[in-house]
Amino acid sequence: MAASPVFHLVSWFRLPGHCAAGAARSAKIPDAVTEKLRRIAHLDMDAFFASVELLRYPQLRGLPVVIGGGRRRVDEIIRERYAERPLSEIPPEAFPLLKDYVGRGVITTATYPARVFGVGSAMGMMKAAKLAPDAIVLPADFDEVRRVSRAFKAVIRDIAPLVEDRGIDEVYIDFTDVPGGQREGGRVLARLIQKGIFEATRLTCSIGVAPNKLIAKMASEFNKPNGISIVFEEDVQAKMWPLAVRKINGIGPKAEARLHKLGVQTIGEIAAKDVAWLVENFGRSTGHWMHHAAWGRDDRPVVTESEPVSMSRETTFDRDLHAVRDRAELGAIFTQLCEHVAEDLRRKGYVGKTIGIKLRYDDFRIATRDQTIGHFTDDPREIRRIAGQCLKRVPLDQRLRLLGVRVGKLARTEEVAAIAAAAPCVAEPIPDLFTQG
Ligand code: DCP
Ligand code: MG
Repeated sequence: MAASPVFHLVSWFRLPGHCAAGAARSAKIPDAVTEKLRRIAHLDMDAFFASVELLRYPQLRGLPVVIGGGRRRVDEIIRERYAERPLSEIPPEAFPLLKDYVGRGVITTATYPARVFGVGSAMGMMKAAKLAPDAIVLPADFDEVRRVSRAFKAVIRDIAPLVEDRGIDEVYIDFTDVPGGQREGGRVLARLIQKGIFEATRLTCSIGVAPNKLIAKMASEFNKPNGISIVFEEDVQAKMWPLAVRKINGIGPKAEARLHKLGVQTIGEIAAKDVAWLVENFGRSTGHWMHHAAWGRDDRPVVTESEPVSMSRETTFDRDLHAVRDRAELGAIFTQLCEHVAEDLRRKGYVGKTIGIKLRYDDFRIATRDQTIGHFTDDPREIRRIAGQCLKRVPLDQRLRLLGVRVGKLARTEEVAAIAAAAPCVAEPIPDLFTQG
């Protein structure tokens, strides 16, 4: 949970029911034209992985489509069958349907027409099939998703340079000093960015512009898909307080459950609580953070150039595997995961020092182990060897559902190479890190 130790105190001394921020600002600043408001945008692509597939298969637009399922490209079969036609002319009836899906995969995302049926990210495919049997299923194309991700971010950086990368389909953008960033509260610049992204990728996104990241993140969801939402300080109560506590980025399922147990459902109800009450129930740091968050206070800067912390690959097996009885199969998957992580590292130009594994047992318990070595690596064999040592440190008498491999403590390959060339090699001790998930 990202607690912010210092908060802007300007114009935030308000009691529930008051709405003084706007008035205070105009009273304080005679020439409002010269005063720049802090305007932070959060941009999130709409149904991202699914929208990327629809670029390839535009004939599926408007239909319920879910992304998920097997590791194999299920659409390869259709492509072979219709090899003589362009992809866009394969009839929609030819695509696989959710009702015919057998397996244990989960949905990665769903198009908006599919969401009408109540299906969405992280739902089991078999459960989703009951809700939307006729939805079309396509596998995710990660290479294509990454390519489009880079493309839409490049469009944004061209228009507004202060961009914080928050993952495959979302960024924060500091609008404050960008031309158009103040006009209509940021709406003019938001529209320009939406248009630029659409022209470059044919994809839509949603943007929230607000006084800070916390509110912007919420606001980008207000008018999804293809929407813009502008929030000023003085709107916080009206727009944030009726929302469920979970809408605060940082309140996860555990904190939500605890809040519900304490009779708190909405953000407004958190705001109405004393800080002391929140501290008593959630601890000092979280309690204070929750109080500030509920009042819409957040002064975290937009951080450009965010570097990845780790890279990982994981897979859920088609059937639960046993470490001894399915040794060969498990070993092959394990090696492949290590090779994939190594490929990811090499493609993106990173090397790492900490190699870790993650297991999910058939009872859904998770175990993780990691080990830090004395040098940086992107070598699949070395990653496999260290990950294998980690595997020896977890109980393996129970069936496994999932296996994952992670490389952390990353550095840029070129930087490490430059340092190695400039300095003689110094041996480091090898600490054994042990983490239980
Ligand atoms: N994703 C995933 N696993 C999840 C959730 C999401 O792999 N449990 C992937 C697929 C999504 C992408 O990340 O397309 C972006 O996630 P979002 O939460 O932004 O969801 P979408 O972009 O799909 O939809 P929305 O329009 O609600 O943003
Ligand atoms: Mg999205």
